[in-house]
Amino acid sequence: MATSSAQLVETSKRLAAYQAVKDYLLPTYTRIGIGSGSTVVYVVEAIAALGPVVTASMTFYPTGAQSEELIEAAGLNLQYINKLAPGDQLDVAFDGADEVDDDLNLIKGGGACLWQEKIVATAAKQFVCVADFRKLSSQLGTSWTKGIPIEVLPMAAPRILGELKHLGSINPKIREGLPGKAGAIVTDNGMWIIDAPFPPLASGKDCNVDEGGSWTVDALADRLIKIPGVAEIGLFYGKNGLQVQSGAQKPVAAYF
Ligand code: ABF
Repeated sequence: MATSSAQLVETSKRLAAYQAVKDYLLPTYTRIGIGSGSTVVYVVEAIAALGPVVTASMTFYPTGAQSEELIEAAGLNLQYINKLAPGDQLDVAFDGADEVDDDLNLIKGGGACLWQEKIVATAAKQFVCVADFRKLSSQLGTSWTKGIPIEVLPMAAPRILGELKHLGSINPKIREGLPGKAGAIVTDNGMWIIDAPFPPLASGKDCNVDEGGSWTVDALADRLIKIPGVAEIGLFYGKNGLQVQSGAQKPVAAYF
């Protein structure tokens, strides 16, 4: 019987997840971040398969309601990131992505959990991106064309939409709920999401957008995060380090 493309994708997610756990979850680790999305389901499956002798000494920190449920359902120890003492770090965090470029810059937030995902990622010494083969592209914005997810304060949304258009976003939109559910979706943090499509982003810092060129990942991320009312952006990149110096926002490895 022929393998369908959906089966290929699931196989790819599962293989990537098991390999990432094998390579990056050392038995000595005690604090582990668990991200969101369908690929992370396999990460938790792979961790649970190690058995309680290995996992009993580990505590798992979720990035939202979905990963909280996953951790609990797998019988793993759950703890929240606000319980991490100041200065303490997670040993490693695993999470998915919507798109990954050759320099391991990421677009995240298709699942609307990006704010907590970035907090957990930057609290970790190592951040491992686990994704299937469809996610890799040479420039962000090529395969994930829905736009960069941006978590915003609802009252600021109209002004932010205007500013995004001014910066060159093509038809940015407030993300609506599922069919049959009217209105904006509300995140775990009581915020809205704006999806802001931009022309494909070059990697790196050298940006010539003022001369009619395109944004780079770093330059656009620096600009977007400064818009009043923006809580967090779904660009994860390593070069400028955003707010956090000690954490790992950029993946140390990506699996496809
Ligand atoms: C999270 O889940 C998000 O940042 C990203 O939007 C999404 C990826 O989901 P999936 O693994 O289902 O493709 O990681």
